[in-house]
Amino acid sequence: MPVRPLSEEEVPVFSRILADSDMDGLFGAAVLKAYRPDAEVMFTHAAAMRSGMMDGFVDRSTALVDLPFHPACGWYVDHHMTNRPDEEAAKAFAAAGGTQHWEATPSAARLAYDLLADITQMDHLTDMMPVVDALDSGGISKKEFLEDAPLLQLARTCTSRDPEYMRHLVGLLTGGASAEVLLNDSTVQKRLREVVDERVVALEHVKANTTVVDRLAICRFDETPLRSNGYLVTAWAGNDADACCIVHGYADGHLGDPHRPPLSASFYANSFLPDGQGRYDLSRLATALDPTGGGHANACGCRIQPPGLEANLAHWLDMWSNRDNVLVR
Ligand SMILES: [Mn+2]
Repeated sequence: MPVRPLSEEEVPVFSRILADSDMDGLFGAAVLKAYRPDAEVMFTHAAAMRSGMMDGFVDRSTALVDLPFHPACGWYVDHHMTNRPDEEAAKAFAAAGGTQHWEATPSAARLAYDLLADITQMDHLTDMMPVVDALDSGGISKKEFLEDAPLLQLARTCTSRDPEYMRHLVGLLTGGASAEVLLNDSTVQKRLREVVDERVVALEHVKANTTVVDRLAICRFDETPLRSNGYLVTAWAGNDADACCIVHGYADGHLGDPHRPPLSASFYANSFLPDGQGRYDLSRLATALDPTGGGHANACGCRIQPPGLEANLAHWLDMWSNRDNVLVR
């Protein structure tokens, strides 16, 4: 369904923007801030939201974008399947004065962009929006992935580990920066060089630490500071895997420590295969053991639950081996 653009009267009043710390959250925040330049921007991530860590920053003057639903916020803008408030929660939220926009758009930023399209000057963002959409919805081709264009690199510089850098990026975008200006900023350039080097190291790590079991590529990034998105693993696995499970974080990690996050798993469909997306609802894996897990059917995650990683992996592999009954959409 096409998103109907809002009029000025329909936009809730907000003075704080709380966004996810990825490319989608960045552009979602940039769109909302283009509409309301004096709003404060804060970056967080789904697990921190779901754990209640951000509760003190969420009230009716807060707009949430690309994050799990929070009933205390004023404006909820999102597109994650598992985040959609059910009818009862949506009704209670509206009755309490909240405004909800949930649509299955390719990115939450796209939803914000379409909602504010008639009343906001954001031409400088328009050219970058297709990349934001593609990155967030598995729309990157293998060729594009391998070419690793600067905007794909930019996406990898986005991190919850460095909120100050995220605010720097949103500041540039709020100042009207085009892709060219953004990518030529000296701070950004330094980060781009870092992530290009990191990808080389991460790929070596993928090659040495990935096992394909029954067409599920299980990649172990845990107990290392390295990270990877799903594309790196599914590109490596090629035709041998329909999905991947990336384990990351530390057994002694904490949600409150961005440099030592807790042990977690991310699941991604192999979007490089012709029918790679849409066959299985991987969010059932992400929510099977962790009630705070979730995301999209094709990209989601959760935290490792007691008794521990091996038991969690065994449970998911069991579900996966029954995928045509348990995960099929
Ligand atoms: Mn998103």
